[in-house]
Amino acid sequence: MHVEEFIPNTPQKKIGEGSVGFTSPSNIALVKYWGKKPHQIPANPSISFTLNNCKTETFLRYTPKTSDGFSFEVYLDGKKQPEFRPKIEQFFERISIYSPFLANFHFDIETTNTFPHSSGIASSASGMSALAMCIVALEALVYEDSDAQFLKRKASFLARLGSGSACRSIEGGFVVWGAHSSILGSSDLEGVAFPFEVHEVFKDYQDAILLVDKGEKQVSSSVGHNLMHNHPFAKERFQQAHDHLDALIPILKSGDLNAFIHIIEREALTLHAMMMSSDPYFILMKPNTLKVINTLWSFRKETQIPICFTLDAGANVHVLYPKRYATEVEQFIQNKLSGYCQNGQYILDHVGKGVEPIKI
Ligand code: 2P0
Repeated sequence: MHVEEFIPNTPQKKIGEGSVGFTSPSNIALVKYWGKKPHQIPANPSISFTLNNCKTETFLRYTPKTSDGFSFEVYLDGKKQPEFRPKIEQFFERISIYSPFLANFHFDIETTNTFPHSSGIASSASGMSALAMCIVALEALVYEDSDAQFLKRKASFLARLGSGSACRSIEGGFVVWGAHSSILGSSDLEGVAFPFEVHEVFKDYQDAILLVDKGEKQVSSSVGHNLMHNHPFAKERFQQAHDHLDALIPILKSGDLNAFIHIIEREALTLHAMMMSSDPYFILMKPNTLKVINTLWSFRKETQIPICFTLDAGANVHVLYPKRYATEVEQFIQNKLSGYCQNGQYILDHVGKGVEPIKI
C-alpha cells in the first residue's frame, strides 16, 4: 500500500551539509490503540492528549553522500547507540518511498529525553515523532516545499510508520488517530487535531506519571498488538473503542468529569484485560499498580475530587486531574502514592503543544 499524496513528485535540489532539530513530546491515550493491521494501520481509532514535559529532543545532522543505501549513526545523550539501529533502519526502509532523498545523505541522529532514562515511559512516541519532524524539515529544503500544514501532516504520517502512537505527538492538545464515522477528517494514516469544541477544564488537564516499575517490559507492545489477531474478544473491543470515542465527543465539550472518568478508567482496564485474555496471556501491571488504583479510588470517594487513572502498556499509572485541584492532588500523590513508586519517583505533566523547532 502506497499513499500517492505523500510521494514527492518534484525534482530534488542539491543541498550541502547542515542540521535540523525538533523537540517532540510523548502523549497519553484516553481511548487506546491496541491491535493493528499491516502497514501500521490501527485496528480501532484512538484519542490522546499530548504531554508537555516528557519530551525527546532530536538533531538530525546531514552530510551529502553518493554511495548507495542508508548511512547513519544514532546517539543518546552523546553516546553511540548501536541497539537503536535496527528500529531506525526499519523506519527508513518503510518511509523511503515517501522520502527518497534519505539515501543521498549520511545522518548523525543525536537525541536526548527529558524524562529519566529507563523510566518505563515509552520514548518511541516522542522519539519517532521528533525524528519524523526532522526528516520532513529536511524534505522541505530538498524539495523547496514550504506548505507548513502539509509538512506537519506528512510528519505524522511518517511517524506512524515508525511507531503507531508517535503520529499523535505532532499536534498539541487532543489528537485522534484512526478513521471514525463521527469525526470528519479522521484517518488511519495520520493523527489529526480533535476537531470539536473542548471544555476549558480539559485544556490544561494534568497528568502525574507514577513510576511504579522502571524495568524493561516482559512483553513488548509489538507482541501485544499482534496478540489481538484471533483474540476472542477483539471484535467487541474494537467496537467498544468506536463507541467510547463517540461518547467522548459531547463529554469533552461539556466538561462532564464523572462521565469522563468512567470512560477513561474503563479504557485502561480493558486494555489490560485484553492482555490478560490473549493467548499467550500476560500481565504488565504490578502489585503496586493495583495499590495505587485502590488508594486513588478511596481518595476520590472521600474527597469527591474528580481524579482518575489511566494505564499504558506497562505498570506505571497516569493520574489525571483538573488543574484547579493540583494542590490537593499533588499533596495526596506525595503523601500516599509516591511510596508505591520506584525510588518514590513520579513526573508532573500536563496538556502540551506538540512538536517545536529547536533554534540552531
Ligand atoms: C496507545 N499503546 O494508544 C496504546 C495504549 C500502549 C497502550 O500505542 O508497534 O509503541 O510501535 O505501533 O505505538 C504502544 O504501542 O506500537 C501504544 P507500535 P506503539 O498509546
